[in-house]
Amino acid sequence: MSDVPRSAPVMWMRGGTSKGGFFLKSDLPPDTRERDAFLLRVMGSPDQRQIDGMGGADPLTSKVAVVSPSDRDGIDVDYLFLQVFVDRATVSGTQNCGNMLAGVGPFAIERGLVAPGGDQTRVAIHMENTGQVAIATVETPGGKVTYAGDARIDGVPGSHAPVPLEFRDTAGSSCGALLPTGNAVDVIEGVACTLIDNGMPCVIFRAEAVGATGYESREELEADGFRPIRETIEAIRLKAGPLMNLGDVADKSVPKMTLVAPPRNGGAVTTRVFIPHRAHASIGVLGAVTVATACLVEGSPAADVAVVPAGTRKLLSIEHPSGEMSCVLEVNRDGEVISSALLRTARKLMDGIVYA
Ligand code: NQM
Repeated sequence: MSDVPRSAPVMWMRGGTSKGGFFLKSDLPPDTRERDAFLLRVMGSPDQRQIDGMGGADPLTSKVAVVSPSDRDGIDVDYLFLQVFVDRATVSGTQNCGNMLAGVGPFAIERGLVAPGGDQTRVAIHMENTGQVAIATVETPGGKVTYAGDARIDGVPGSHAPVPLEFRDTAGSSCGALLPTGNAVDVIEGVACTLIDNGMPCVIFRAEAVGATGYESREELEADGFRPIRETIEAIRLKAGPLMNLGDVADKSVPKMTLVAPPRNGGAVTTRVFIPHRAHASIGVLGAVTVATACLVEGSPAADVAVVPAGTRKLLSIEHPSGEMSCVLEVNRDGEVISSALLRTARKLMDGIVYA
């Protein structure tokens, strides 16, 4: 491990409802094993408390974005998301993160990878984890990134500059097809599930099918009394993984296990998500896009409980434990989702050198 660097330049940022380290690819070791060893030390993993590192003892705050200039046509930067596990010596690139994505545009402009283009700067981002493209619009009044503004997102106190994100062609990002089994419903461990991927592999089932209500708090979902339900959910996940073309998912952070119930606050659907072993405090961005898409799949558990607006441009408010996330889906004549858009915010927290 003598080649593992002792330090690297980093920007620590909140992206949406997640938080982590943003690195230029050129500041990290090119060798994946050395890079991962470095990042584990930076975060303080494996350790439940991550006491010897920067991680926040939660998968949502133990995240890394690796950003580099792109040589792809029409693309500004490449973004690789890495989940640094809290309690395991694992760094995984098997999933995207649409929340950390919200920080990528501002970071790329601040580091000089993208020139600001007037009061708003459009940044085209290639998401390396799944090979898809996202467009972020960053507020750059007077040619400088600002994080201050009036946009609010649930799960984050206060208001900040808006960072709208748009996605296209996210169906089958990791599983090869929107519905990798070809079915709207597969029954696993006696539970009717939709195995679906519109940017994030998710297994979606009615909360009541596993003995939950779907309105639990994050604490209730993680309490000891909920353990038998969590065990059923994990048994479903381990069987769903190979069916979704994800192979053995025992050590993977996908698929996300998503409980759905009828909306309670005027939204389209209520969700509770295991990512996959901790309960999400809200919901992931591409996770929300995937649930919203599932609400349009006829005969699926999500469609059964959802309230879906008419029209080809649909605003679906996805309720979650700390509020809601509004997704705008654009649908073609065949009812297929062709694009999605969401509002996020981001904030620069520190810029400096991190030590491993
Ligand atoms: O689904 C957490 C998050 C995420 C992922 C997770 C995400 C997404 O909230 O695009 O953002 O599901 O592990 O950061």
